[in-house]
Amino acid sequence: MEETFFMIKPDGVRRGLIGKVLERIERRGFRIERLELRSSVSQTLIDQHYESLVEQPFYPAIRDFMMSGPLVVGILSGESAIASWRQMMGATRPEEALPGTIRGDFAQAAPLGQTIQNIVHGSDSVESAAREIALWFEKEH
Ligand code: DAT
Ligand code: MG
Repeated sequence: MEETFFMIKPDGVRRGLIGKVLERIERRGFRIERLELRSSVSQTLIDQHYESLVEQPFYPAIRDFMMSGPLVVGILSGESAIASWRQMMGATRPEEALPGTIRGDFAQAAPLGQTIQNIVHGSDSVESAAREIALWFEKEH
């Protein structure tokens, strides 16, 4: 059994996709260990979450997007949960995400000049899962 951190980003909440995402999680047989709607998150938390991206020129747009509305965060557990949830999410860029994945079925290609909005997040390794779970659920905000 493995745990992973997941998120429904502000575009997913805004577009009314919480139920559809959670339905796929349940259908797939993951256990939902934690689940919270966060109505606002601090810039510090988002910067820590995306610490590997903060130096990128496109990062300010990502930060603004991530702070643009409520988001849902949670912890899933299951067999190979990290890789399995990443597969369910699909590729980062909506135009590359395969049909059948969450991003492939719901995410819309960003208009020119706008940041990628791809509905969901999932930890990409054992190390990042541990780090993100601690960051979102074990620290006081
Ligand atoms: P993923 O979300 O698939 O794990 P990532 O961790 O590389 O992808 O990037 C985090 C988010 O940042 C991603 O969901 C969308 C945004 N992003 C990544 N690369 C980008 C780029 N080159 N231009 C704009 N936004 C980008
Ligand atoms: Mg990532």
